[in-house]
Amino acid sequence: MRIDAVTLFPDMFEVVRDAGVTGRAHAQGLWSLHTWNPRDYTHDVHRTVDDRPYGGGPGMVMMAEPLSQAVSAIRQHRQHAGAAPVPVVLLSPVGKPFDQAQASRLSSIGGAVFVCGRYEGIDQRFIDEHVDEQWSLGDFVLTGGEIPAIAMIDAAVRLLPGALNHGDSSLQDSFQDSLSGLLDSPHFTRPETLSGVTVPAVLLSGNHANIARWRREQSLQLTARNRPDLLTRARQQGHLTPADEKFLLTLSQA
Ligand code: 9D3
Repeated sequence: MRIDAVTLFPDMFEVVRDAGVTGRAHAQGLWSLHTWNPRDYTHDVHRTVDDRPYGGGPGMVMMAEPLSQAVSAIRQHRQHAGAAPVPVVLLSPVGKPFDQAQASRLSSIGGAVFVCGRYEGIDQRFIDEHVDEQWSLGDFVLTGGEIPAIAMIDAAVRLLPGALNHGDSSLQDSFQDSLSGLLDSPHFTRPETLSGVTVPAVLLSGNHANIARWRREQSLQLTARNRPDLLTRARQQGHLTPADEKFLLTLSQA
């Protein structure tokens, strides 16, 4: 997988390239990252990338020209490298919410060109000409698109075959995330007693049917409390059994 990112802050991407699972996958050659600074595609002495908004209003707007030049350079470079044609993705608060299905798609199509905005916005003519898709990380205001791009890269890279060392855990995750559609159950490890608090006895019982039922009920309870929207979807998609429904009826509404 090859990722290209257009950004005024290329240093921010060091963390996903160098640390943890994504860093190891990068060192293994499972993916590559190329950053492109729009300032390098300016022609004035001040290397200007922003200007005041037509029609007035607060803040500054990213100029189309340096972004267009950067995207054109990327297209050339990718073509020369024989890289797969991939979408140009703009990270934007007005984009569609990013989800696991999109992460999975990114990892399977060979990557993306991410365009990270700064300031109040980007000249719409650049978006209309060059951007294929717009994605948001959620309904909160950040200072730019870099952190969302890094989050999306992280989500896609961990799904690459060989990125997670423990064989089937990404399969298990995708079952949890997209098939059952419920939140994960709590986890415990040694010691058995920590500051007087013991691990739930069922997890020490060795009874795997009871353990599976307990985890399922923990997932159902947590999803009902924190993400009723996911519970509704799981029900509509037929992922809840009669035993699940019976357990949900026992939960207090508090
Ligand atoms: C009131 C106008 N603001 C929109 C809420 C302007 C604005 C604020 C912050 C425009 C861009 C930004 C920078 N944010 C992103 O580029 C961004 C983002 C985000 O802020 N939240 C969640 N997902 C994303 S993806 C890109």
